[in-house]
Amino acid sequence: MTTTTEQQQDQSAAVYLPHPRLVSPEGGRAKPWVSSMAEYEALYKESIAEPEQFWTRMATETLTWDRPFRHVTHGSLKNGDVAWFPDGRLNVAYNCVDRWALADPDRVAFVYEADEPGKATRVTYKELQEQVCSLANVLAAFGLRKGETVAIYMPMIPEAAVAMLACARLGLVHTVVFAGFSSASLAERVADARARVVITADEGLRGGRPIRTKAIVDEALQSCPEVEHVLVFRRTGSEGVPFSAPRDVWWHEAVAAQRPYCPPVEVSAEDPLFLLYTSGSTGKPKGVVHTSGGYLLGAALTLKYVFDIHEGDVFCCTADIGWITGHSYVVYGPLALGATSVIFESVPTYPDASRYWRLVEEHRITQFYTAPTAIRALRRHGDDFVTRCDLSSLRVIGSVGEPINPDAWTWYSEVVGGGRCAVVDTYWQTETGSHVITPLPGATPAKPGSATFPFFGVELAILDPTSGAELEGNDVSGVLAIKRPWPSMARTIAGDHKRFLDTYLKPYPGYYFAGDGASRDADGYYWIRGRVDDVINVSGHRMSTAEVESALICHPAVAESAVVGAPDEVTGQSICAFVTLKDSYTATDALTAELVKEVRTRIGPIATPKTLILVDELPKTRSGKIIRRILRKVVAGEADQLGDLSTLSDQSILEVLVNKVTAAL
Ligand code: 6R9
Repeated sequence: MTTTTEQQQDQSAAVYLPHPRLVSPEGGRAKPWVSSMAEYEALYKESIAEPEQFWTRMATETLTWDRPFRHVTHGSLKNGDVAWFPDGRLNVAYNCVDRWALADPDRVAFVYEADEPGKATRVTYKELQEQVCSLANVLAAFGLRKGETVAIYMPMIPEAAVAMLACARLGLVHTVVFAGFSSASLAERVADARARVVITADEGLRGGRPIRTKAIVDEALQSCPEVEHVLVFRRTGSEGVPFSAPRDVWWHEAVAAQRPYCPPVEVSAEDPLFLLYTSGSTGKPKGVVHTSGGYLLGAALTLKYVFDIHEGDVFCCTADIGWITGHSYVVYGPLALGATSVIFESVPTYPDASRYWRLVEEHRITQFYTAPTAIRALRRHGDDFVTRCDLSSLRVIGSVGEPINPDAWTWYSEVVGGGRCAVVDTYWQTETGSHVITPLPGATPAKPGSATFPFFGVELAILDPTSGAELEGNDVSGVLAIKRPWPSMARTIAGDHKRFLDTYLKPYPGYYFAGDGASRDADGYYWIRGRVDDVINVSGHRMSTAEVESALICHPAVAESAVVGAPDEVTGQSICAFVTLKDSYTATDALTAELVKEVRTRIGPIATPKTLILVDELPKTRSGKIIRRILRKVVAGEADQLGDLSTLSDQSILEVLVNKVTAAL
């Protein structure tokens, strides 16, 4: 099998120029915001050479401020005290909702494509304003005040966005937990965030299957006694959903009792807007903190330029609201621009592999944003599912979450885009808040597999991983770093600023360390090579190996475990776990299955190991440290390239290991 990395290394691949249909549109459509490389370069140069001027203009044009800022930036990466527009004040919900509800009340904010096909509904900006206000009044009636945290555990329905915006209206901090996480993962996040209120739904529905959302919340809350209220939206209305008043309150009853207007609470640009938990290289997830001003500006600006959003466009991002992509590109970015955003509740293969493309056809979607894993999976179903739909409304199609291999890129461009769309491969992270490396559709000549060039204000560096020296010039490889603060960067980790510094700012002082390997090719294009830490990327979702290992060790049979990422044709990487058993246990298929289930129930289905191998011994150094590098090589089929094995205490275990892996994979 050819790995993604090998395919990417073929940099002689074709260059795709922006399609003339995008650069010089016909039929009275507006020109792209940036329509040549010269224009991109001029703006980029200004953003780096004159940052105060550039960001003042952008922040003033894009957002409405209650009190205009006089200072643009504060602090440095070296000190970890970054702030943007620190004396400016605004309200995020006002910016996302009221501005448009006042000017153009009937404009559609959300198209909601429910799980059941053919049941789409629309929410106008005026309706959204009323819903957000009523819900904000419910939260205020719970006694919640500015700065407190609310946890949101909901399916992909407009009410999830309403919940986020109601928090923002009051200056509350939300933490959305992906509704595929287990009760234990939810409990850990609710407790870490010190949330007193949880907003959820009775059930979810995905691909026709109900998900017992509220029951999972109840399990989680057994270990979170500090939660006072659970607000429950009725999604399916099924009988038998657990409900215990007075702690539990039905959403529809509570909002009906409230006035549908609530004045927005003015906050500082630097007040936190949300926490979002993401996996790091230790077992404990980190609550990444994003602010109100800088984050919103980053989400709005990147969406505008990277997807070239104009009035009347219908933007669809298929990411779940539980991930950063859903935050920035389903909710905050589109609404801050007054655009129409599609909320997709279902799965791409329900009722068949045409679901996305029917969605594009039915809603005349102009920009579509999804992940390489979905692209690869749908491609396997064949072109017919795509070509039978009318996709002529599309102009820009995006990819996010992991490196996209050039053949998947080309299929996306040719078959989905019909050769008439720009493909934008956007590189960014939970911590960066918005795109940091990305093409611009009317300007950048694309190379399939490369995220191309930095977004405005992002100054990149490639560092030698060992010495930390910056590698100048082109044709270099190393670790990716960013040299100066940008508005939407995370400011801290909730309750643990030291961990923030240690993870991102201390490894290479003066730089933000992204955790990814990267190269800059001979033409200056950036190519992301994947994580250089103990993070696995499964279908675009970040999992820490330590988190999976901690789940395995909870099972009484497990003595030790080591988890690595294995290359996977559809999901990018898959989780491969090696386990040694305690003496009193014997290796059986049933036990293997039980261990897989242990991880699934402890973390959630996304963490399910695809392969679990019971071994007698793990490769270790003489001092007893597990050498994961060896396991990674073996599962990648590179057992002949193990490199220096002098630290391995017992070389005889290698052959057994290789045989077991070969049999299992
Ligand atoms: C937005 C998001 C971040 C990690 C990141 C990197 C990988 C994301 C990518 C990409 C190559 C791209 N990643 N986009 N790698 N090309 N276009 O995915 O955030 O869940 O925090 O993951 O995903 O490894 O470091 P998050």
